[in-house]
Amino acid sequence: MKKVIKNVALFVAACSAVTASVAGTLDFESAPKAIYTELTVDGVTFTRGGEQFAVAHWGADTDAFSGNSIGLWRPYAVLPNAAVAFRATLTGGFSSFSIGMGDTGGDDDQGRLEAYDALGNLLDSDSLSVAAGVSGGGYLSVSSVKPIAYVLFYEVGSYPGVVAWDNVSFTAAVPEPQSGLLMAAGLGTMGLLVRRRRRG
Ligand SMILES: [Ca+2]
Ligand SMILES: [Ca+2]
Repeated sequence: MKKVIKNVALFVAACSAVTASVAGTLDFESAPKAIYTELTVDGVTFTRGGEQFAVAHWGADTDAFSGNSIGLWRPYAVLPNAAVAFRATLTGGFSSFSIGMGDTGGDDDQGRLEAYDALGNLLDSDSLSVAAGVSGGGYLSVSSVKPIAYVLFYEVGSYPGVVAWDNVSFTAAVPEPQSGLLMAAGLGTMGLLVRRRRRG
């Protein structure tokens, strides 16, 4: 029976290892304030089709953004080509992705978040409107049972792209084949040991 307990313990430990890194949050506080064309924070890579974006502290801390955040907007300048969306990717894909969007309140903000599979099919989307004069913003979220290969997010208000993006929460796509095989192997081992014990 000790052997069965040991195998159950190993099985539980293995399952924990699979699920341990599934969820994450990031807030860009570890990213130096600078201009980027690619930035990886806590395993999530942000790009904008080769166009530039900034990590900055835009100056107003709200629940949707605080401290460092990413955006096209930086004091006294707007980086070009606002129509080019941000793209976020994670090795193995996401099963959900949420991001805060807002600004300090000068204009209206129209945010959009879209989730795509590896073939470019739209899996889920979310929109957020923030009225002019509102300091702050809110959150956009997408999720899918199919792995999300990448998400796109962008803003098309009166001053396109002039928002801060921050406070990302995500869950990684569950590696179905591996976890399924692991569970089958674990249950198989348990079954075999129980049968052997019954025979003996
Ligand atoms: Ca932040
Ligand atoms: Ca704005």
